[in-house]
Amino acid sequence: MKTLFKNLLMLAMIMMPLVSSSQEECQPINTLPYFNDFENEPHYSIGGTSRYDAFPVCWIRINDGTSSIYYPYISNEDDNVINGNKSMVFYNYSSYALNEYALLPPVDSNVYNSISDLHLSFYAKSSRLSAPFPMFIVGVMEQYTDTSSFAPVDTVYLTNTATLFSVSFANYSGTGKYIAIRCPRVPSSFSALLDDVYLTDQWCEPPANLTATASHNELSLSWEANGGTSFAIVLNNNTVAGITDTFYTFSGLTENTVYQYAVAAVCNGETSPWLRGTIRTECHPLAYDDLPYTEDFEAYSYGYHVWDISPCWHKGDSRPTVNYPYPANCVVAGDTVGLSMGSSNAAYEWATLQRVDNSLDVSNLELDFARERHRRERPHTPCRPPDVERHVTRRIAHHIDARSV
Ligand SMILES: [Ca+2]
Repeated sequence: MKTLFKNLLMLAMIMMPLVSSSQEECQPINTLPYFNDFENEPHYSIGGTSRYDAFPVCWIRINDGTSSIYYPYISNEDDNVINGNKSMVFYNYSSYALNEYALLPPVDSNVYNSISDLHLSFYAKSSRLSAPFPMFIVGVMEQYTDTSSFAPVDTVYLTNTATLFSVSFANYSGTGKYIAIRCPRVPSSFSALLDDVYLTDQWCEPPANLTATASHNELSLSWEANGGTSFAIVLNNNTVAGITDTFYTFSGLTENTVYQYAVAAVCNGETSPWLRGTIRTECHPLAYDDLPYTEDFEAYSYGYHVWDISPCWHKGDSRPTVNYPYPANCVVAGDTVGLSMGSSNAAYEWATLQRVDNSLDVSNLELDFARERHRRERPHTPCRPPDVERHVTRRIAHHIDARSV
């Protein structure tokens, strides 16, 4: 009998989707707006929280697979994060679940009687660069233990760019209280990321077509109102509210620095979801006092297809899928890192130096650099790959400076 019971239990586990929840500690959603950016939820860590336990404590996970049933989970790994330090990651592979679900806490029917009055927004992106793109099917479930009660409301298709999506439940006429995000398997492996989940009954459209441009000390933002009557902006931790224009410029910024910005609309006293982005300020243009300017690449990490040198420089390659030039660990002129370029397969490669200020006449400048050629017949060279020619830019000097390489 024990064996029969065990077999029946196993059969029941296979037949029923695996449900994970900690509902006894949780209240239903009884105050809107509801927001979860997952920053305060347990995340997976090696030797710490398991993937299975890395899940919002008041949400419900449903995974109908029989292996890797810990998807989706909360991750803080760089490739799995959209905003902040944590996001929810769905992942699928041919033998994994047919469907992975993340259910919000149930909406309190005593406070919000009709789901059809609500609006959900979230950020999402996929790891895939080409079709088939994964999708999130947003719907409502009557029973969190029964996936056949899932009623789809809208489908959003993910791309490799983090995008703010919104879903209206206006066409939902059922009685379910569990808002669910379902991620079905597609014919190729993928990860799908979810962040900044926002549920409201007072929807305000976010601004549209947000653009950001940065000089070395200014950031200019512009957007379309999209129904908003005023706007709020966050730059890192500084908030500016009550903006009635559809543009704003921050000045006095630090050059060559990554800034995080966000813009939200305000309509009838309600704030929209935040449109978020990051941008790096440029380097200041080289002026007379910056000369002589030297770049020996010694401060940067090296490696094939790595471009971790100063962002004041830019580069290009005639081959769209190849990423030359790159910093290589070659000894030239007594140091250890140089810029490797000159693959025989490329029609051209280029590297541009930090921009020169308009106050300088470029025809008065002189560019010096040390260069050394490494070829295949010199296998002892530490350069990678060994058959590339390498040039090292050593010094740019104003014409009054002596050549000194
Ligand atoms: Ca987050």
